[in-house]
Amino acid sequence: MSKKLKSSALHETDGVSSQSDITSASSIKRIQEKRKAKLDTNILVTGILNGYITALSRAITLVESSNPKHLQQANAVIKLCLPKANKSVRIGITGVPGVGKSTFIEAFGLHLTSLGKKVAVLAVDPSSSLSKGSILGDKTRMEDLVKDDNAFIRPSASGRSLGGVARKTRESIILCEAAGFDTIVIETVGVGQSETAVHSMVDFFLLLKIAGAGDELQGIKRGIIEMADAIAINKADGENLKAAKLAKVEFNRALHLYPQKESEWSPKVSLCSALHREGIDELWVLILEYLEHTKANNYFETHRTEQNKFWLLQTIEDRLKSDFFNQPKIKEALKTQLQLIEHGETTPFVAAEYLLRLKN
Ligand SMILES: Nc1nc2c(ncn2[C@@H]2O[C@H](COP(=O)(O)OP(=O)(O)OP(=O)(O)O)[C@@H](O)[C@H]2O)c(=O)[nH]1
Ligand SMILES: [Mg+2]
Repeated sequence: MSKKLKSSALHETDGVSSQSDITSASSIKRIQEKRKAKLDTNILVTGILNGYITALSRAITLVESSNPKHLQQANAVIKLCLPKANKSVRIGITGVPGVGKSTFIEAFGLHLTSLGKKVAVLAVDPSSSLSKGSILGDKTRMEDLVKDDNAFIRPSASGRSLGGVARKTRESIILCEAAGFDTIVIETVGVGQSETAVHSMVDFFLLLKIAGAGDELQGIKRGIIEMADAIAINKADGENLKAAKLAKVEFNRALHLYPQKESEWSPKVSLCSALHREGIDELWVLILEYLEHTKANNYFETHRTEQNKFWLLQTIEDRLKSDFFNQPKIKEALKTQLQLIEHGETTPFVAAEYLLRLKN
């Protein structure tokens, strides 16, 4: 019982609190909490819609939280922000470590803000969150962009599963768009499956490469080239320029061997020097051409709709999975079944069947 109630003139007995006291005290608390959450949600949404970075950051933190209470509020915020989102261009950027992604994003971002755009930079990098790695964490290569009032840079969400990290980034995109950011840049390292996840949340996918290293050396899989709407050969400066020009010819030739894209856009190869901030404006012009092309043939809209369908299914899949694996009895039973498999005492299929039957 609260101090206030005890000292109240209405308070009659000093004995054990009556049931109704407890009920009313706890229900008051519940109502207060609900009101507070609602208030917070409204304040947050208003803040986001007015472009306040602190509100945006807080909302993204909510989205990234694994606390179910936060999840609920995050969903409410996103729902309110959704109608205000969408009027943006979403650009994915991938490339192996060291290719110059950070340097490029700084140059690209500054070019866009100089054109009056508002740029948000997000990242998808589940591996770095495990090793506390550095994707977008080191803002040193984006020193100027960090200081730019029209830019917002947010490191990758942490999380073990790519699906989880990708979902959080996707929701963060909506929040950034609601906050008035019209260009969203999403960075990922071209290893693992993260580039596929990023490809499924952007309008335009840019692959950064450098000349003079074979595909094996650059760790680039054929699939990434297939996803690219443009390949920018970075570090096309100094002694590297000649090799970069040659690489451009080679990539152009190679791209002809790929089947036509659904967007009916032929991927382009360009040269740039992120360090010297050269070739950046040409690349932006290329992106504008792409947008014009895909808006004219309606691919832009249908592609976003397809992405939304994909994310609906993906979200259900992720939720079902985590709901299953997070059940304490499943955790226990899974341990036992894994041991049985280790000792050759069951088969994977029998064990799976058993565990699936155990679920609530
Ligand atoms: N000569 C030259 N060097 C560049 C260029 N762009 C980046 N670099 C250099 O390449 C190195 C790696 O650049 P980053 O921008 O950190 O590369 P990254 O792809 O972000 O690397 P990770 O964050 O490790 O994945 C740095 O030393 C940059 O200065 C360029 O256009 N020309
Ligand atoms: Mg980097």
